Amino acid sequence: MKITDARVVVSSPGRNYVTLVVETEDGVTGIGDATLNGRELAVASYLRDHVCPLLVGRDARRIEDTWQYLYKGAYWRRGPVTMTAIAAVDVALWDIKGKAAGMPLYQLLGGASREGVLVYGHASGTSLDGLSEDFQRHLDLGYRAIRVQAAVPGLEKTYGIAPADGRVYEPASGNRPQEDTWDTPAYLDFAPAMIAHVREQFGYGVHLLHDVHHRLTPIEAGRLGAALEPYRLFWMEDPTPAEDQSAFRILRQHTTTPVAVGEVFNSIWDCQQLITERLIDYVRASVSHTGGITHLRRVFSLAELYGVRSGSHGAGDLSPVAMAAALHLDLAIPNFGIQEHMGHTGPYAEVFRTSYSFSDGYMHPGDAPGLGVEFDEEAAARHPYEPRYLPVNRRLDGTVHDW
Ligand code: KDG
Ligand code: MG
Repeated sequence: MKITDARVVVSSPGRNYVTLVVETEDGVTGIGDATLNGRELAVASYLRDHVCPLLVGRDARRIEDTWQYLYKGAYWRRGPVTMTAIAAVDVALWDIKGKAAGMPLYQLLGGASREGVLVYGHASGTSLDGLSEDFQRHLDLGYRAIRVQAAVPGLEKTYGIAPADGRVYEPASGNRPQEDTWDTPAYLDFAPAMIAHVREQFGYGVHLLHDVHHRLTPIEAGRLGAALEPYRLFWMEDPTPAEDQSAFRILRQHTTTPVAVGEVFNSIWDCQQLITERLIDYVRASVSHTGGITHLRRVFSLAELYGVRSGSHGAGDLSPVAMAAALHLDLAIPNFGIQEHMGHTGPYAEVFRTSYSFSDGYMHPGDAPGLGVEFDEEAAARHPYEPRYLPVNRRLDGTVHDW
């Protein structure tokens, strides 16, 4: 089953998505998500200029060999651009294999280990009352697990807070990133009060999650985790910058609040110490940024040995192709924890037709062969790329801060 064409489509149906399309001589086509938020064109070029020409003529059935060829063969390993490009190829080949077999991808991964995939939605507010309203809206939609974020009083902007109309909170398009402000003492005073407010109002019957976006030092994160213990969080996400794995030892000494890390991971080497020293409870890596299904499955298998569960990243800047791939993997692996479900907005459904479903707090990837996502290239062409960046975060004195 030779690959006859591989091409990259960059489109913006609501936000930017990079999609790889792989065609075979048998007429079976596969798709993969190659979106790297704010650096989309770098991955598009890596694929177009260096990977697509190598794919033509290869056997689409040889997924593992192609993965090794692109990873080891390039000499330059890891990194978000490389691993997102490899992920897109890998997912497209799994899609082709599923379609050729006439089976949904999760069947090729060993079949369903559960009936549905527990997902969490995002509730946020510019005030505690606004957060409560959005939280109630999520409960009404059927979510059983909800991430809570609210604007820190006194700060002009807080990342992760949706405008009143819905779920999108990324800045508008433009050639430069927006700049946000940050003040750790104000945040550390506010965050426990925010979580207490939600528990007081809504009780303990729903899972609560909170994202720190890598903004604390290990000892600050330990203090926050300890303060949050009475509110029994499902997890505290990305408490400190993720590249410093040994820092999590300090955090672990100070709190029993579960810790989730991983949306910036690209490979198993980014979490080897975190997993083998049991410094985290959930790996939040994504299919798109961590080398595809082939590699992320390896990460989750390592995690399984150490009692660490999955909690994959599922933000709106990962395309519906990535969401579908994540759901197939979530359904199949033994150590699944939870899946983020931020959803997509804008005219994305003109471009991506999905088979996955949400009901009563759980999602299912559907039973269409392969990923179960159809990609409409003509519709994609109607929504051209728009430059758009994640915000830069500065402390009150102007210093660029972690995030
Ligand atoms: O591209 C980065 C976003 O996906 C990220 O900032 C969103 O933190 C996020 C999350 O948990 O979804
Ligand atoms: Mg996050």
